[in-house]
Amino acid sequence: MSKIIKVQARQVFDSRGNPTIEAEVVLENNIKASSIVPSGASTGTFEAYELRDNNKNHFLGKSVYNAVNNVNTIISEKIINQNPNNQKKIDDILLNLDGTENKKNLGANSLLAVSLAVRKASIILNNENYFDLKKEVSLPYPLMNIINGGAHADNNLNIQEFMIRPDSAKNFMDAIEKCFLVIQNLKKILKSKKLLTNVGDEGGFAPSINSNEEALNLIVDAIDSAKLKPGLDISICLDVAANELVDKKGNYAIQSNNFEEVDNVVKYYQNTVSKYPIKSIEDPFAEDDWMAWTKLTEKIGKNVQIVGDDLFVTNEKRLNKGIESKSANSILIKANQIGTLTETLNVINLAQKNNFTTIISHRSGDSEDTFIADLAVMTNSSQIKTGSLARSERVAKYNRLLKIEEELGNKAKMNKIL
Ligand code: 2PG
Ligand code: MG
Repeated sequence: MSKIIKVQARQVFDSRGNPTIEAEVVLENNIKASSIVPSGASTGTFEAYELRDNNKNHFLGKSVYNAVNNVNTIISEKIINQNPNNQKKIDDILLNLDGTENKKNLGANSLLAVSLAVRKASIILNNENYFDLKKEVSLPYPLMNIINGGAHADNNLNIQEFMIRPDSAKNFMDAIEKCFLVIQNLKKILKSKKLLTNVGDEGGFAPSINSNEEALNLIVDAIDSAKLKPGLDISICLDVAANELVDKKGNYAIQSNNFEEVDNVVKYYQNTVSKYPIKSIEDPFAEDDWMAWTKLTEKIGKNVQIVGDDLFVTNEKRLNKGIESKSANSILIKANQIGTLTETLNVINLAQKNNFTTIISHRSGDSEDTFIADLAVMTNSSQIKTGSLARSERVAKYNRLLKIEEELGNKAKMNKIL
């Protein structure tokens, strides 16, 4: 064992150019590891607290000097001299230091930066991988963002993310190739229609189109043009991010800008999944509309993955409620929604025990840190959602998975999907 001798944080910048925190952990034998925390745009109310300075004199209030300071003083004092192999103890120290349920005191961003940096240092120290190379190891299917709307783009699309999933992929390189073909064909189609091919925050195209159906038709055309079969080779996955589309009365503006009652929205989803090869819908309703979720899951949950992101916020209590009320059958995992690695792993465990699929996810403001690729493999998660095959902070995660596939050789196989 080589104990932790230094914990140092600094302010760095995410893919939107916003300040975020990086923590670096140094061990006695001079092993160093660091972690950069990502940041969302469409954040759920129940997410753990992201500490920003709110001082208008610095980076329009977005600087994270207080979070950095928390790591360099209060946190580092208690983490120095600890064993980096004892993740649970490290995370308990972090949680006790903060002392609040939503990490409001020290900020989930300061806690997570340290939690993950410690894990990485321990991996290097023990010269191990995040997964057991003696067993068969599964790689996740990518949910690749292909058209951006909502809070992630400046167009008039209500649904935030249109993604593709290469269901017939034989291995991860094949998965990437299938997505590549669809993306390149979509680019050609957009150009031929004189639509813009510039990309949104997660690397998907952000053309000026107005309706969900227009986006879905474009994607189906692109799959056809790539000579792949919609629904067999490639299925479509949506993140509606419905928190952004609900009014005070609990009505939703999903199919158009008119707000409609839950029952009509359920019918709209039923109708849309019967017309298009849609196999997964994330956040179809708002974060506290449990009844609406249960209705939809009852109607289409047998064949369609219903994914809770803002609903569950990687939180065990909320997931338990969702399991009891049968509100979904899948959970999106974002470590910065909860604040420590141990809590994240506990949620994944609980989900998988209850036959929920787990999808490891990036944030719309992300970085060169590729930890989520390893997290997906180490937790045997069936899917990873980390943007398009564009923008290096997104592609870096795919490249990391390709490297893992190469390292694993014939021990690698693709995971199972619904
Ligand atoms: C989401 C995420 C990632 P954000 O809603 O699933 O795509 O977006 O990070 O903005 O919350
Ligand atoms: Mg989401």
